[in-house]
Amino acid sequence: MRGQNYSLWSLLKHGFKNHQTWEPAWERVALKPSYDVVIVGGGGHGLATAYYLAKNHPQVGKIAVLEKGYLGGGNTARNTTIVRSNYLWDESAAIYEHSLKLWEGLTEDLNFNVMLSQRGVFNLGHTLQDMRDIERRVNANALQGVDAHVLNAQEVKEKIPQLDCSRSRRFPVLGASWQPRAGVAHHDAVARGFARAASRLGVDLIEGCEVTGMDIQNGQIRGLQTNLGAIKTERVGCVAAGHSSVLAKMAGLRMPLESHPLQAFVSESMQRVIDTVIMSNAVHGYLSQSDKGELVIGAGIDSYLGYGQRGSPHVIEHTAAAIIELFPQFSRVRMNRQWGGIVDVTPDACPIISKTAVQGLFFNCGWGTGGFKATPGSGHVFADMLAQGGPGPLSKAFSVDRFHTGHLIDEHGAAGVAH
Ligand code: FAD
Ligand code: PYC
Repeated sequence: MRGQNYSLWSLLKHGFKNHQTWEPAWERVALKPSYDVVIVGGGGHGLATAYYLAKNHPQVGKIAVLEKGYLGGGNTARNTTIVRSNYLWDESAAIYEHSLKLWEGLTEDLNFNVMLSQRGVFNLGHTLQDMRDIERRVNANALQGVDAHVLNAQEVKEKIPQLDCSRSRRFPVLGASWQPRAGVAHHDAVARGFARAASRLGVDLIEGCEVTGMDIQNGQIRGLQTNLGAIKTERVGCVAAGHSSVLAKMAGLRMPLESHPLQAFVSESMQRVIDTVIMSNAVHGYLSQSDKGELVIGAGIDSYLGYGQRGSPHVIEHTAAAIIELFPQFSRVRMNRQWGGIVDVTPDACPIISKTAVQGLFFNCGWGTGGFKATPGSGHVFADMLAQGGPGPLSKAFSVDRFHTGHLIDEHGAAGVAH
């Protein structure tokens, strides 16, 4: 009680002072002329990389994160925050499960509430083949140590009473996979938590700093050009999501990536009606309900390529139709806001965590429509890669070389709705 009074008092006091005496969450610093390691991209993945690098590998020296906009303002700010690890193949289940375990301890580790809510995720099955695919994935998950269950239609109805499970629907619900430890987390909180923790470990976080060129000599990265001036560095990690191929081009590299818009929207706020996350690949839509009471809704990528963070109206119409197919009662709910992000999609729907033909230049990209859940895990393994100069056990399968060797890890089924 005393704490609450104190908070209210300090809120009023600081409010009247225009927040001027508030301690900033991270330090604003000027760009230095050289760094030991530079991370390009201040989204969740870039910030997590910086944090784990500074925390676990302090010997690497001075680290900077360069962000062309504001920290966490890219896809990290634009996603629908689903966190789960129920992927099909061992390599991807391992990295997403590693990430989920980090999520589970993240609030404590960062001393910042990332608002992980393990409310479970359902992937609905509507055909016999859907159910066979679900059973295959759940069996694989059992072998991988990932919590997952197959539910029949009655069990789904008991857990989600609002879902229309009648057999007369065009897409009747035959069952679902259910991962109870999955759920949602807060997009801004995780970016800010990592930013604050990285800054406290001495990482320079530079906002409004766009990388515009790379200085490469004799196959080794020597520096970067930015809108704030040139800097020298011999180790660079690019973590730029939808703009990764733009950065690769600066180094004369071609990444197997396509950049697509991916949209989402939220409804007006209402009483809590949905206490879990529901996804349907076949009907092609997904939803959850935010803590503010908004329905958070999404579906698939816009099929054309582009960098406009918007998306086209027919995708909104299709998504709304899918949600109404599953929940006819939501047809009268008004939609409040819509937005888009630019996702970097690989041919096998799996990320690229890799060194490149340029010495000292590394890429962590291709998370496409599913990288929010990977934020801590991706940052953790990429930090190891930047420190050690090569892959570790969890990242080695995600080398860009797999597109030459043919060792693809096809996760289109688990990426599901969005791809
Ligand atoms: P970003 O947050 O995009 O960060 C990359 C940063 O790089 C940006 O801030 C950008 O400004 C910066 N940058 C780019 N170029 C330069 C440059 N030249 N110089 C300096 N900085 C640069 N994933 C899930 O797991 N669950 C979901 O429910 C989910 N839903 C989604 C819904 C939508 C609508 C969208 C768009 C995505 C969704 N995703 C989801 C995917 C997820 O958002 C991304 O995979 C993840 O956030 C990528 O994080 P990031 O840090 O790599 O990218
Ligand atoms: O990867 O779970 C996911 C997801 C859902 C919506 C977008 N991505």
